[in-house]
Amino acid sequence: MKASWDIFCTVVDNFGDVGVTFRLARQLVAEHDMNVRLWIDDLAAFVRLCPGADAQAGQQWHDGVQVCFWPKDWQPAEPADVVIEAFACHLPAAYIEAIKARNPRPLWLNLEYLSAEEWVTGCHGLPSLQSSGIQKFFFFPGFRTSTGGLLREAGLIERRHAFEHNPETRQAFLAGLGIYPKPDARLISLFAYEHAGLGSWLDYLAQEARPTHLLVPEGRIIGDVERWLGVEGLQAGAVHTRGRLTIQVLPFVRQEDYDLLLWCCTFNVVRGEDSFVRAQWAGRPLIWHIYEQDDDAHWAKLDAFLELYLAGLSEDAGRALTEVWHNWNAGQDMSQSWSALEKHRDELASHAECWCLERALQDDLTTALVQFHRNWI
Ligand code: TRH
Repeated sequence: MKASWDIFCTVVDNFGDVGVTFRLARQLVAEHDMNVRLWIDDLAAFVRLCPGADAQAGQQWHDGVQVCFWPKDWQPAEPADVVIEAFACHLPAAYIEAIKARNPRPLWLNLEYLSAEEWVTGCHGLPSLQSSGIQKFFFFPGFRTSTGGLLREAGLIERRHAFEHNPETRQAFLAGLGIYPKPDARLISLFAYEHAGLGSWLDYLAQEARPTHLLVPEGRIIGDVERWLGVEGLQAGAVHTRGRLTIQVLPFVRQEDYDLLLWCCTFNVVRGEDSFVRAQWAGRPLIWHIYEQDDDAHWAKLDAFLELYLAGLSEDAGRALTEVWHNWNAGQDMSQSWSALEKHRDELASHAECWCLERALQDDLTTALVQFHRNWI
């Protein structure tokens, strides 16, 4: 039977909250034939991910998902069979009352942030009784087998492999974005938060023997790039060369195209949660610029991921990668650690592909959610 799903998303900042929920909603429709409403409290963020969307619309349809504006002044709505509050956002009180009143009772889930920490395995899928008298379940994405897994569309890895075997498609995609790298240049993408040490990395790339073409989607790192270049007002389309380094600013592209961009590069710098996962599906070495938390909790998350990710890498390569990730996230000088990492380029590349293929053996997050609901009924 076709179940209905309500997914609630509060945009805290940036694009991760809406990025994850829209991806999940689309997959529920496309691969599991569900009826999905996605409630978003800030459509401006949504419009960036989904060009063609209307920032003012109360309701709109995209890829079969009914995207609804979640107003502060909540208007009554009949709850769906499955209710997901993403990242502990607070459901409207009247909606919780409606969950209580509905027969049959909906499955109420809190979709948590992604973490590789071990404690997640003990908490994944646990219920908690709410003051309303209803049970809410905690659903944890993760990298370990006893978690909810990662968002991954069916056939994603196969599509990437086909793309990699077709240089014309790759070239046409890049040309569509106005990217014409030198034949011997390596492509790196840079989607990151502010980074005080960025200049040292750019200095290094500019003096290397091999040319680098750095692709920078418009966003929070642009200020640091401007300072290094000594220019102001960088916008999508801007291309500047210093030494062996060409920097090109890109427009924000739709989620599917961001995947292709990651696939075109030999190394990706990513951030937050969703781009971090996409870079892993890209099977390329990466730097994760983790989202900073007030209590410094992000360091434990970063190291928990590294502990899993380093398994299978030589000790030297693992140490070099750890140093690069730590320096990047601490905003420190990058030149020494990056040059040490370069020595392990080939090993890191094959490791990234193995990591991707191993993670892809696990059920994807959407399938796990659908299964969780089936088992619960
Ligand atoms: O944007 P992020 O930093 O988002 C988040 C939020 O800040 C959130 O509050 C926080 O909790 C979380 O990080 C950890 O990073 P993220 O998660 O990678 O989201 C970016 C989204 O934007 C992702 O879905 C990919 C998408 N994207 C595009 O669709 N096109 C683009 O051109 C680019 C650069 C990204």
